[in-house]
Amino acid sequence: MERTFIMIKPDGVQRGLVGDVIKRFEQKGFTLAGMKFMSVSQELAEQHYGVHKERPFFGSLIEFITSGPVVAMVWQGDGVVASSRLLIGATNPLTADPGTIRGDYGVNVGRNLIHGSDAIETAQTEIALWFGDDLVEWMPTVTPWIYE
Ligand code: IDP
Ligand code: MG
Repeated sequence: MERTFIMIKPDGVQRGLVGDVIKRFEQKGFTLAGMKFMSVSQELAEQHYGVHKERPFFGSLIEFITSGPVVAMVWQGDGVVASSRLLIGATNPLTADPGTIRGDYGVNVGRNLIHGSDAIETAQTEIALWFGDDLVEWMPTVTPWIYE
């Protein structure tokens, strides 16, 4: 089944939004496959955001992601990669739709609360980087009530 990497960034943790974010993914019907509350090293941050290395905001992005603990998660379900991006909303919270996580809670692009993998391949790379094989294989008993 499809999986994606989701991270509640330091601003989401500091603002007490961890429960709300997890609740949205749970209520949608996705399944948690891994979760850890952790500090992010400089090296991990730079690897995770390597694609943005040449962007002007790279330095402040790395400083931000390493500034406090994050909640790293793997969520699983049909179409979870693209669907998570819809739940999360546009990169800039000011233009993210109301009802999305960024649209409901954010104002600033440098404080946009949450990361979600942008494609299936990226998700696989990010899950390997953050979790390796340390994932939980399980099937919620409610599954037949979510999938026909
Ligand atoms: P995404 O998180 O929606 O996939 P990306 O374009 O991949 O957005 O950018 C990664 C992260 O870099 C964003 O979530 C945001 O935290 C930060 N970022 C992107 N663009 C800007 C910007 O113009 N200024 C400051 N930070 C930015
Ligand atoms: Mg991205």
